[in-house]
Amino acid sequence: MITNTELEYKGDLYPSKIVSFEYEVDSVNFYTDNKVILRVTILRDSLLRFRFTTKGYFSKDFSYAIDKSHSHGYNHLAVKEETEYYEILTSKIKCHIKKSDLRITIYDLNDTIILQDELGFHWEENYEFGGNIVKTTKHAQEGECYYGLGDKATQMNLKGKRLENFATDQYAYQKDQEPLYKSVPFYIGLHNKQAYGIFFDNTFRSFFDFCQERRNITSFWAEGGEMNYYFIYGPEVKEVITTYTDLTGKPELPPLWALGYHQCKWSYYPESKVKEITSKFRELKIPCDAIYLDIDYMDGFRCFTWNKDYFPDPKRMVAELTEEGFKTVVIIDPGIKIDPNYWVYNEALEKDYFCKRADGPYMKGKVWPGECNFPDYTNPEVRQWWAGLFKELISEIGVKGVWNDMNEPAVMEVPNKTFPMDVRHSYDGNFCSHRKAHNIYGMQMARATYHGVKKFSYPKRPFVITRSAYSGTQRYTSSWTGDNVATWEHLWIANIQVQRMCISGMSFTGSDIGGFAEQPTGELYTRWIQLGVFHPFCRTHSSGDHGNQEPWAFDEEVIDITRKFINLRYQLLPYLYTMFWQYIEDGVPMLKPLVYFDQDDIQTHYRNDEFIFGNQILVCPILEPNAVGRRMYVPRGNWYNYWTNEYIAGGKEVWVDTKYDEIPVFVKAGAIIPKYPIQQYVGEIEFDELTLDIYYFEGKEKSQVYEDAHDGYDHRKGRFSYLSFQTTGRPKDLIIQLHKEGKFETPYTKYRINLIGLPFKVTGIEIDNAPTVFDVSTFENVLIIPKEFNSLRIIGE
Ligand code: MIG
Repeated sequence: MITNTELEYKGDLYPSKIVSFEYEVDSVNFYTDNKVILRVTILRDSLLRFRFTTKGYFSKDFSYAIDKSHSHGYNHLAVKEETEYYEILTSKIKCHIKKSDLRITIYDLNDTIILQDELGFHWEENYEFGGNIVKTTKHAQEGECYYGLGDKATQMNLKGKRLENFATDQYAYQKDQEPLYKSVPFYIGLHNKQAYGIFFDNTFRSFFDFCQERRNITSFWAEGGEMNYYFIYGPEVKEVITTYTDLTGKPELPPLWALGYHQCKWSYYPESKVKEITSKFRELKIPCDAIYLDIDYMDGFRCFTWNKDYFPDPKRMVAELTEEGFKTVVIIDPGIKIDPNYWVYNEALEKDYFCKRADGPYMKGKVWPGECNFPDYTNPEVRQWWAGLFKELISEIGVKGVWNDMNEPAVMEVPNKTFPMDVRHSYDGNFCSHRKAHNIYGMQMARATYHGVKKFSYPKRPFVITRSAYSGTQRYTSSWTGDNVATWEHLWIANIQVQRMCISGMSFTGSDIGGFAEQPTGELYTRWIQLGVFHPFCRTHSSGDHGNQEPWAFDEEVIDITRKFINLRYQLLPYLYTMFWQYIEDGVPMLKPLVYFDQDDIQTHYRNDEFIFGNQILVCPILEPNAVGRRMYVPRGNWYNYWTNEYIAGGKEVWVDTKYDEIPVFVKAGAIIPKYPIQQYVGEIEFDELTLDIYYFEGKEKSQVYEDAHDGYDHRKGRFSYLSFQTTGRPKDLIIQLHKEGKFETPYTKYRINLIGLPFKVTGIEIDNAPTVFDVSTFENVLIIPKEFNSLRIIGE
């Protein structure tokens, strides 16, 4: 429930006129005669930071979101004074700041308005807590659309909506319910083919209103802190997202197994049950790489302990699971049981690491273990201590990943479901109350967990997953969308949420496949797994209250279809891994909503369902029962139906027939899709061929394949293999050029090439300009050739 609105606040105060300005290196300060100062920092030609104070000076600058290694530097900067305004000019944009009231207008170099203040910055003093409620209002431009903001369970385009950022445990949330688990105060605006972004780096409870309260006004405000936002100019949506992701940071590559299929439930115990589940996967030949232990593996829900009745010898069990190719992931919550016989509690107590109330007592709240205290993860010393707690789990027992839950933080049996607002936090030396620390509590817990898991997994790569997050959390961990429900509407929500997380800098995300609460029908589960295999993170999870949710909990047909789709994911692992690499290198989102793919086509602006998986695969889930197909929009370009290899020209809405064991999937013409053989888990088999599905296109297209050892850090020393392909199709031939970079020698020696959609009959093949021995009569458009080539020409007549 959103309790207040921008206009309900009383007593708004406004900046006064500019009396002087000062220009230092990359920043310009504008002083007014009522203590308001605006500091504009030029970080890049298309990235400006706007920071306001109402005190006459700025407090210490500190942010958990900003990645210290983000790129900055500009090509051009000029600041000049005109009669009515000051102008800041870079090689990409022009920014005017009005002398009379500090209002800001940003133009492109053709004088088109990109973003313009309405009232601009204004504020209201907060009597109860001190400080200000800080607000900004902007004009919406004609036809403007809005995207982003993390995990919001609503339409992709946020126009007409008001949203709230206050991390909240929302069990069985509904469509449009606010707020949810994550706070990502970043949005993308798009109008007149131009995109820009706003990142409001303020961790207090914040609100965004996209033309809901007032028809042509966009506003954002927070209940404390500074008006401090970054403006990112596109003009491409892609540029906005990659710049935002660069600013707030990128993750490291996960181990490849983390991109496999994961099986989870609340809870698998005792050990015999865990083994029964993992054996069944192998028996049914459904690939699976990870098995999760939810809270019941612990002794009385005490973190870093084991229930020895259920798991008498965790080290042996984990080793046996590893033998079968299963990586064990365990849950760790923030609540530490108040128990004088519990070492973690005693250590934290002794070191004074728990959060305290304003007047001194420890913050006490009920969670699964009963009454708990909660570590203050915003204290660097606490984070270091927490990281150290993972030693036994990771180094000795052999656990491979850690799952952080309840870190909004969630507290039971209290009206606001979280800490009281007076709780104190270190905030890395910037002491504050929970009002300011709430939205980053989960992030700092996941950060500490990541450092612990990484430290003890080294030289292997860590895997962490979190429920709560703030901007920048992607540097440390993957995430899931929390406690969804086994309904068709939630399948629709999951599809949008994961796309939205991808364009909000957090690609490594998935939903609980099948729904967490309640029980899916076999059909719903099937439709969900068919979508889930195209999500960066792919895990079935359920509360277990309503029966089983393993692929075999339904009927034979569901088992077969689940296997078929998980097999497909395992075949596509090199494609997924390449997507991930493009994400960590360039900040490119792993899934792209259609508006990202083609922002100039207004048909894409309100689309929710269709998305691009990586760069070249178009996916559209089936979201209704009894479907024999669906209508969908195929974006402009040329495509092949993945199942039938039929060619289709895009830029139109079409009906696509699908059987129960299919959803609409299309491959971009000209693409080269790399595939591994089906394995039951990553690294199960050694293989000598990389499959390349090549989709003919009369024209040019580029494709890439990134590979390395799939774990460890050798790739950072150049031991990776990066293949870039260019296909050139002409009426009578197809040329594939290959350029290889990197020092990693892939274990396979050959490519198995499937030629799809050739408009001609093949009569000859040339490798590096030399003809090869070729038998026209037996050739079926499949070709096996050594992997070392520079150019391949398929000749036809
Ligand atoms: O209060 O650990 O979202 O995935 O299975 C419920 C038990 C606590 C909520 C998580 C869910 C997990 C469950 N947890």
